Amino acid sequence: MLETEARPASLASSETRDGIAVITIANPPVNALSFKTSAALLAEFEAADADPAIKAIVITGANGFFSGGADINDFLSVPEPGTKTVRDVVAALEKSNKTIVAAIDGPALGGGLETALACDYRIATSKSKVGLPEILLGIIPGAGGTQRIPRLLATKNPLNYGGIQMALQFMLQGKPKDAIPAKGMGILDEIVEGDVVARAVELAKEKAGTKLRISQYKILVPPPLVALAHGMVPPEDKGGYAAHKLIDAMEAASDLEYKFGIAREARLFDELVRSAPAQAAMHIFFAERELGKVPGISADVKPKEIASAAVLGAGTMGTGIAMVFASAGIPVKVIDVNAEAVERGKKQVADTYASQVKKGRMKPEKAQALTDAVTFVTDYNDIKDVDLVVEAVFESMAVKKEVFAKLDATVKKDAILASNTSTLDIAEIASATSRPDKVLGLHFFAPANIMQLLEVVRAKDTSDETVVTGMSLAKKLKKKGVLSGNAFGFIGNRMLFDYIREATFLLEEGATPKQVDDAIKNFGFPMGPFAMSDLSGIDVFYKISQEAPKQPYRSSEIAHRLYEAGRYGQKTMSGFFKYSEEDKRTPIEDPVANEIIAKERERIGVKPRTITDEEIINRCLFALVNQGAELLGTGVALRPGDEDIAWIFGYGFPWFEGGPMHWADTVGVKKIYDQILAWQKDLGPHWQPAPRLKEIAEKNGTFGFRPTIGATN
Ligand code: T1G
Repeated sequence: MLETEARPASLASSETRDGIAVITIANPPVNALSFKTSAALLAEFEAADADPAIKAIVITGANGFFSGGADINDFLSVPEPGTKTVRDVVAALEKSNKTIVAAIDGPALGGGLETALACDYRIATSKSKVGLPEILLGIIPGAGGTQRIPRLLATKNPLNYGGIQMALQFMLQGKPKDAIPAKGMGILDEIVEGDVVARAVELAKEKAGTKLRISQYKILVPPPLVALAHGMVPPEDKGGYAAHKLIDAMEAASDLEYKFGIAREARLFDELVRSAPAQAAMHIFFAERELGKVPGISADVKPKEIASAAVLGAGTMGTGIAMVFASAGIPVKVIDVNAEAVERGKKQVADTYASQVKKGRMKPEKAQALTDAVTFVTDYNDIKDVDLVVEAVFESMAVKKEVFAKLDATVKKDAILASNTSTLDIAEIASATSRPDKVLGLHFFAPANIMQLLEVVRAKDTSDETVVTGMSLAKKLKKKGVLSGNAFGFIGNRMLFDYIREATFLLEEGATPKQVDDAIKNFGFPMGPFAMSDLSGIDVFYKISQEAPKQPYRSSEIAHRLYEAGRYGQKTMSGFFKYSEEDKRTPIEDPVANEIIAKERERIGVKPRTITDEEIINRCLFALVNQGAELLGTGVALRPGDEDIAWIFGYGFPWFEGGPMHWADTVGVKKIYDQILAWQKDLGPHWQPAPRLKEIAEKNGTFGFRPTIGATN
C-alpha cells in the first residue's frame, strides 16, 4: 500500500513511496544549489537517512532540471561560518549507509553532478545532460568532482588509461555530455524513457542495502599523462590558472586517499574562487545572461517568428551569414545578381562543410542537409516571401539605400529588413523604405559562421517588436547578441577606432608595429592591432576613415601612407607587416613598413623615443575604456557588461581579464581617469575623458555590474 507524506513546498522537499524517500530539489529556474538550497537538501536527506522506515533514498530535481550546480552568486560573497554548502550535502551522502539513486531529468551540472556522483546509481532521461563546467567559470569542481570523476571513468574505461584521459577532457573542456554518450562513458547507469523518478524508486527497492562508493575506487593517473596535460593547457597567466590546478587536483585522486584528495581539491578551489580570472569568468557568465534584457521594452512584446530568411550578397560575408542561418535550422536563400559571385558562394559553402567532414567534426549527411538549406538565387522575386532579409553588399550608403528600396518593394510587407553594415547609419538606410520600424542592423563579424558576436543595432524608428525579434534571433543563431544604438561604428568598432588611433600614435612616437602587437599579445589578445588591421584590410580602414565623422583633433596618417603605397595588408602580402607565400597569415616584421613609418615621423617632425610595453597597453586599453564609458554615457551601449561581451567575443579581448570595462575596475577607474587627464596635457586634445568616466572616477566607483569580492593575483 502506497504511503505518501508531503511536506510544504520549499527549496527541497521529500515524500515517501513504499519505504523509499524521494527528495526533490526545487529552486527555480535551474535548481541552483545555493547555500539555502543546500541546507534544505541536507536537512531532508539527514531526516530520511536517520529514519529506520526508509530503506533507500532517491534524489531528483523539479521543473525539468536536476541542478545547474552551486549558486554562482554565492561565490561573490564570503559565507557566514557554519553555512551549509554542496560540499556538506556530498559529505552526508558519502557517509550514509543507505542506497541512494540520482533520478536525473534535464541538466545535472557542477555541484548538481557532484551530488549525483556521491549517489550509488545515476539514471537519467534521454534529454538530460551531465557536465562539470566549473573550468568555464575559472574554478574547478569543488564538491568531490575532481576525485570521483577520474575514479569512476578510469574504473569503467580502464584500457590504456582511456578513462583518465576522458576525465581530463571532461573537466578541462567543461562541455556537458548528452545522456547517451554519458551512459557510454559510465557516468550514467541507465537511460529512462518516461517517469525517471518511478524507475528510480523501483531501482532503489531492488538495490536497497548495496553501496557503490566511487570514493573508494583505486586508480592510477600516470605522471607522463599529468605532464602531457600540463603541457596542453595555456600558461597560468594566459587563462590556464584553473586548468593547471584542476590537473593538480586530479593527480590527488591517484596519489591520495579520498579524504586527503578532497581536502586538496577544497584548498585549490578556495584559492581559485577568489582569483581574478574566476571573478572575470563569473562576470562574463552573468553579463551574457543580461544581454537579452532590454530596459524599457515590456515583456509583453514578443519576437516575430523567423522561419525563413534571405541574405543579399553572395560575398564571403553574405555566404558566411547564410551558413549561420542554416546551422540554426532556418532555410536561407542567398540572392546575388552577379552569377560569378553566386558560383563563388556555392563553392564557399561546399568547401566549408567538406572541410568540417574531413576534420571529423561533421557527419556527411549533416553537411549535405546544411548545404541543401542554403540555396542561391538571382531574382528578387525568389525571396519575396521570406520573414527576414540580411543585406551584406558593398559598404556604400548609396548602394545600401538602392537595394533597401528594392527589397521594400519586393519582399512581403511584414518582413524584417536588416543591414550587416559595420559603420553606416541604419536610420539613413531605413529612410529608403516604407517600413523603417522593421529595419535594424544585424552586424556579424568575419568569419560570420565562426565569430560569436552579433551587434543588433536599433535605429530611431526601429520598433520594440523588431528589436526583440533581433535579440531572440541572435540567441537562436547561437550568437552573443549585443544591442547597440545607431551611432558611427556602433559599440565594437567605435571602441576599436580609439584603440587603433592610440596604437598608431605610438608608432609615430617611436614604437614599431611588432613591438605594439607583441605587447598586446602578451596581455592576452590572440593578435595585435596591426596584424588585425592587415587581416581586415588597410584599404577597408582607409575607406571607413573617409566616411567617419570628422574629429576635432589630428589623427595619424601612417595607415594613409601604407594605403598610398598599395600595402593593404594580407590581401597584398604587405601592410604593417609582410607575409610569405608559404604562410599568408603570419605577420613578419617588415623594414619597408618601418621605413614608411620613419618617413612619416620626419614629415610630421616627431623625434622617436623609447616606449615601454606598459605604456602601449595603457594607451591602447585606456582609450578602449574611455570610449566604452562614452558609449554608456550616450546610451549607445546599455551596460558595461555588454561592451565586455562585445570585445571578448568580437575582438579577442582576453576572457581572463573579463573584458575592457571589468578590467578597468581591476585597474581602478580613478587611476585611468587621472592618467587620461595627464595625457590630455602631454599628448593632446584627443585624450578627452568621457563624462561617464569622470563621474565614476570622482566617486571612486567602478563600472561593475555585480559586486566582486577582493580578487587575488
Ligand atoms: N548559479 C546561479 N544562477 C544560475 C546558475 C548557477 N549555477 N545557472 C543558471 N543561473 C541563472 C542564470 O543567471 C539565469 O538568471 C537563469 O538561471 C537561467 O539561466 C561546487 C563550484 C543551467 C544550462 O556552470 O550553464 O557547481 O538571467 O539563461 O539557457 O563544484 O544556465 O534569468 O536572472 O542560462 O536554460 C557550475 C551554469 C556552478 C552551470 C541553463 N554550474 N548554468 O541554461 O538558462 S559552479 C554551471 C548554465 C559549481 C561545484 C561548483 C545554464 C543552464 P536570469 P540561463 P538556460
